[in-house]
Amino acid sequence: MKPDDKHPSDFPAGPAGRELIARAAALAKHSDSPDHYTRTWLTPAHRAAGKQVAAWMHEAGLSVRTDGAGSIIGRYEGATPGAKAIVTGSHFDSVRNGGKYDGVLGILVPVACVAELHRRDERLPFAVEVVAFADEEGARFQTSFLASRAFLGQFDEALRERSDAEGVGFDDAMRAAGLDPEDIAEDPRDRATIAAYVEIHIEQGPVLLDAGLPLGVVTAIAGGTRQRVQVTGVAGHAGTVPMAMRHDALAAAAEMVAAVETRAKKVPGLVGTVGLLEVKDGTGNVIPGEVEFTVDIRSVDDAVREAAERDVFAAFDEIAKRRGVTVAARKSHAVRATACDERIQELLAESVAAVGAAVHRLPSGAGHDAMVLAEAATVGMLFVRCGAGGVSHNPAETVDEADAGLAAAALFEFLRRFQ
Ligand code: HGY
Ligand code: MN
Ligand code: MN
Repeated sequence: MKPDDKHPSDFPAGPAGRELIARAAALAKHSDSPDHYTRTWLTPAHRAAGKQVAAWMHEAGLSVRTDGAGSIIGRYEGATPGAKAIVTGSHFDSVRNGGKYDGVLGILVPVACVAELHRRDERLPFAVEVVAFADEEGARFQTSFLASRAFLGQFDEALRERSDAEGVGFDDAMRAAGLDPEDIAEDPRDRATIAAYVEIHIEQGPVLLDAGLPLGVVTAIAGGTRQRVQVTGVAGHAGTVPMAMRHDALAAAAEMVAAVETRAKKVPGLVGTVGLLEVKDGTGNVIPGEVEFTVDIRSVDDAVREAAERDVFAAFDEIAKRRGVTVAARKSHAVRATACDERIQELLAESVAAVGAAVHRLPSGAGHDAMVLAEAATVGMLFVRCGAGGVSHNPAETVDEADAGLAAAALFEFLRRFQ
């Protein structure tokens, strides 16, 4: 029976919500660290989590394969085999000491929807592909969106020069996981095979929580750049070099870090973050000679972001000149702001209403694989309310069972309404 507004959703949201939260908890046990939840690309914990996701996909009636980047791809054929697919999914790697729903919920929800279609032996006019992207955060090799780019047949060979914090090389990490670095990228994905890409993701902010709403339709995703900045001064004896004669790399970097925050505060919606700062050979009684830090600048408006980047790096140059240090930067990540497709937004809004939730539209400050898939398909996103003040990239990240179940019901409605 095709759903319409006279037939409210018959998706079993309650049981699905309970199972989604239980599965996210089970998946979080696969962590690189015994002390907190961290799961980086191709580690033993990451591979164990991929195996568990593949098993759940099989159970749900999806045919499963692993691609060259280690992403797990499940496909549920439509009424006519080989039909265009609605691609959905998210990532199953995490930041360090992160939350267990970031990415993962966007894999588990569509698997639950396909399981329900399979239980009803229902086939849609198109296929459904659920993709568990193996590396979105890029926490191990600073390779944001590595897996979604490989899924589309894109890969930057220069990444193979990188090593992780333990000194393990990119190629060695792939071979240890049974993958061949030469095969990492799929053949370029034919745009004609993707009907749309829809990603379910936790909001990672407080907007839905403050509005008292379980779901949100995403209007646009903020673009962003991430740069590694190297400040080089002169190391020296902390006790003997007079203050006026110092070229202290860390004191210069501290001024630069403050400059990022000052500039970002000037424009609503613009954000600037220094997430990592390392003092090379840092020692308590040595004036720091070399410092590296990261700068992450984002906005839903690319012109606003680009102006902020120009100002921030001009400030860095002024600080470096005044202090007699040098500054150099390398861009490790850049993605333009992405507008979500109006038709997909409309259908997501209809689906949210069909499951009895109020419709709320909002932009995404966080980056998502949908930004990469937008190069090959029209994209949309559905946000799920976060608890604990909306915190994310933090072990306190939390999602309510009922909201998770409602997200699955809304996606189920979307899949059955999509033409
Ligand atoms: O950084 C982000 O926005 C995402 O968590 N990768
Ligand atoms: Mn994240
Ligand atoms: Mn994420």
